[in-house]
Amino acid sequence: MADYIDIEQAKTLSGLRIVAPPGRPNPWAEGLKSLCHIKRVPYVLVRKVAGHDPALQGWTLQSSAPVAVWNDERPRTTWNEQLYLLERLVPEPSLVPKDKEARVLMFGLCNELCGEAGLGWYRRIMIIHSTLSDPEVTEQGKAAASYLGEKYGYSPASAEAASQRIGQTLRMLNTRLTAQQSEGREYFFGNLMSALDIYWSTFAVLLQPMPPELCPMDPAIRDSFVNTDPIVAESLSPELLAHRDRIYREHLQLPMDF
Ligand SMILES: N[C@@H](CCC(=O)N[C@@H](CS)C(=O)NCC(=O)O)C(=O)O
Repeated sequence: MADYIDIEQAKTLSGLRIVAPPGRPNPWAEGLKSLCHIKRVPYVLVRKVAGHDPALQGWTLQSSAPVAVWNDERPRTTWNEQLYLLERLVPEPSLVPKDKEARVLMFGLCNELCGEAGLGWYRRIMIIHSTLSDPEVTEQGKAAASYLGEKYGYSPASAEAASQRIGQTLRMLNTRLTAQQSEGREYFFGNLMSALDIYWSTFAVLLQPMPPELCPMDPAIRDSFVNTDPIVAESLSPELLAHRDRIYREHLQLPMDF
């Protein structure tokens, strides 16, 4: 497992500190760490304790992870602020398209993955729903799912809507990717990698994690992440998964370390 320091120690340091949950591939945190990897920005990992974390709340005025804290600047708690921070610290290679139409589309698609009511959000609702409906899940497992459900908009109605919404996002990504590939381009936006290639690659763990030797996660968490929903499965194309595999193989850190 990667090395983590605690929040009290992190507060005494400068440079980049990333708060993340140890031992599990949080797709937002893996995305942020991947931005740093590509831009070669060093950082220290800071432990977020499971469930409500009063120390994180005290430091950053919220308690979700990941958080990026650069020197004494305000904590960056959302994926787009984190991307802009990394772009500012190391402008090249830029992970944001220069062309304005491409840029608008890239941020829109990233938001469909990482934002509120995006793929990560709805996939979490599906996982919470399966956990709460499973009679074999322990009380501890149910308590953890209820905590996340209250915090992130779970209701049986939202669980009902989730698979259609995720399917729609996957189809948009697939249409974009395959159109680029049919014109001989390698990435979602031409021949240069963008933040969308990275976030797609890290969010795909919520549907089909890479094998244990590349993504060494707890087997119970792995089981809960593997998609079994037919509507989602129909839209999760081999091209999208192959793209994830290639981005990890050629650009990101393997085996993953969290
Ligand atoms: N604020 C992030 C989203 C991060 C997020 O949803 N983190 C969740 C992942 S499950 C988390 O840390 N949950 C644990 C908790 O709230 O205790 C963003 O907008 O980029």
